[in-house]
Amino acid sequence: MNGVRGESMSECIFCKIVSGEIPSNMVYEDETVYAFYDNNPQAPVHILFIPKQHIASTSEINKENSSVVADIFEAIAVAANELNLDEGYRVVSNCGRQAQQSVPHLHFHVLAGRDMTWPPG
Ligand code: DGP
Repeated sequence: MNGVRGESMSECIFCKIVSGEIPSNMVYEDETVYAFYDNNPQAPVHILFIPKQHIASTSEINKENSSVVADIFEAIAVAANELNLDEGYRVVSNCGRQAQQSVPHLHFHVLAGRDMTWPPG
């Protein structure tokens, strides 16, 4: 199966992070979800939560694969409690070119540790 921009799963950098081929700073892992620190942090805490299964973006969520989205949000709650993100955090998923999605493997940014502004740019 190909992701957006014709990228195959074997070339996907987040699939390579899940497999360990590309090293990452792990925050959370279970059967279906992997989370690690973003290498270009936009806040004092910036974590990416991804499905281990390759899904290109929110546009590819469907009846067959959507349970992993619930798994991811349960994982976010667990990690936020463990990391004491008591002041709050923001969850963002960029989908497609205009939203500036740069990695075509579904991911949810969790940003925390500073005051946020709204609307986002
Ligand atoms: P987005 O622009 O929404 O597709 O976010 C992709 C994020 O992925 C971006 O904030 C930087 C991060 N990222 C890209 N490559 C790597 C990597 O190899 N390691 C880590 N830790 N983060 C990465």
